Amino acid sequence: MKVKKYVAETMQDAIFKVKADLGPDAIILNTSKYKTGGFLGFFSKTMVEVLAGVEEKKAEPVTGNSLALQEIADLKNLVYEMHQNWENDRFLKGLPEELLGIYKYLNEQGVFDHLNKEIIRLLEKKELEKREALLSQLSLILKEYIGEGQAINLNGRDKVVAFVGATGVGKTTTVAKLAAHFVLDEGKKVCLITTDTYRIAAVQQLQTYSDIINIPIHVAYSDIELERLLSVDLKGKYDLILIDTAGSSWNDQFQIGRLKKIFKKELVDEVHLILSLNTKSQIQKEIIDKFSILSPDKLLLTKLDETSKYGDFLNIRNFCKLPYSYITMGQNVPDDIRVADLDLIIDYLLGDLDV
Ligand SMILES: Nc1nc2c(ncn2[C@@H]2O[C@H](COP(=O)(O)OP(=O)(O)OP(=O)(O)O)[C@@H](O)[C@H]2O)c(=O)[nH]1
Ligand SMILES: [Mg+2]
Repeated sequence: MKVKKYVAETMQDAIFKVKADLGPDAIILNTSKYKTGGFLGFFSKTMVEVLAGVEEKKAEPVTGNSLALQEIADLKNLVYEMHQNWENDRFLKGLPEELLGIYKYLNEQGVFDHLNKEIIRLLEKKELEKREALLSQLSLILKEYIGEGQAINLNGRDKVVAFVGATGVGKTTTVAKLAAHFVLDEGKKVCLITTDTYRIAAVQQLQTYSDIINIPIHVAYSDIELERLLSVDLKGKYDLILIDTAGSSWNDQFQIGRLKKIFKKELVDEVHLILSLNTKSQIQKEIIDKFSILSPDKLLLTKLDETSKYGDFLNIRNFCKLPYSYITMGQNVPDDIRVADLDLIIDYLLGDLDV
C-alpha cells in the first residue's frame, strides 16, 4: 500500500488533498490535530494531519505483441473511418442540389445510409430534372423496396391467424382492432383464442374486448388444448379465428420455442410477427432473427404514432422481406389500424419532403 501524510487547516481541506493525490479509492488510516505558531500559547493555528493510503494496482502485464495488435486495430479503424468520410464527402459533393436534398431528408428520417445512397444512385441514373418527375420516381423506387401490403384476405375461406411478438408491442390491442373490423365492417363470424395464460389480466383484457364486440373467446392453456380447439371444437364454425399469444422477451428462446410447438402449421394459416415502430432498428433486427424460428408470414407494425421518423419502413426491409400486413397508429380500438397500404406508407415517409 502507498501511504502518505497530508496536512491542512481543516479536515475538509485535508480530505480534498488526499482525494486529489491518491484518488477516490484512498482510505484514511489516521487523523490527528496539533497547534503550530503563535506566541506563548496565543495566536497559534490548529492544523489537521491525515494519514491516508491506497492499494497500488498491479499493472496489467502488457506484452509487446498485444500492444502492437491494439495499435494495428486502432489504425485500421482510423483508416476505415477516414475512408468512409472521404467516400461520403465525394458522394455528397457530386450530387445535384435536388438529390442532395432528398439524401438529407431520408437521412433525417433515419434511413440506413447505405440504403439511402442506393436510392439516390438509382435516382441519379434516371437523370430527371423536373421536380415532379423526380418525386414520382423516388416514390416508385421506395414502393419497390417496401413492397405491397398484404392484409388478411379471407377469399371465401375461413382462416386461423396468430399474432406473435415481443412483450407489450400491442398484440392484444391489435387482435381486438382486427376482430372488430372483421365483425363490424365485413360482417364475418369471428372467434378469439388466447394462449396468454401467464397473467390473469391478459385473459381479462381480451375478454373485455370480446364482450364489447360480442364474440366468443376461448383460453388455450396448453398446445394440446389449442390443437383440440382448432381441429375439433371450433373447426368450420367461424370465418376467422384470431389467436393472441403471450409476449415473449425476444431474448427468451424457451418461450419462443414453446410457441413453435403450439403453432402446428397445418392448423394455423398465417402468423403475423408484430413489431413496434418505437423500437430501435438494430433491436428490430434481433427480434426478427429470434422469432424467425416461428416462420412468420407477415410483419405487422404498431405504434406509428409514437415515432416521428419513418425510415424503418425501409430499414426493416434490410433484414426481412416479409410483406407488411397492417399498421396501427394509436390505442383506440377499433379505429387506429390501417391496411399496410403502399400509398399510405409513402405519404408518411415523404410527407415532409420539400425539394
Ligand atoms: N401509442 C400506441 N399504443 C398502442 C398501440 N397499440 C397498442 N398500444 C398500447 O400498448 C400497450 C400494450 O398493448 P397490448 O396490446 O397489451 O400489448 P401486448 O403485446 O398484448 O402485451 P403483452 O401481452 O404484455 O406482451 C397498451 O397500452 C396499448 O394501448 C399503438 O398503435 N399506438
Ligand atoms: Mg397481450
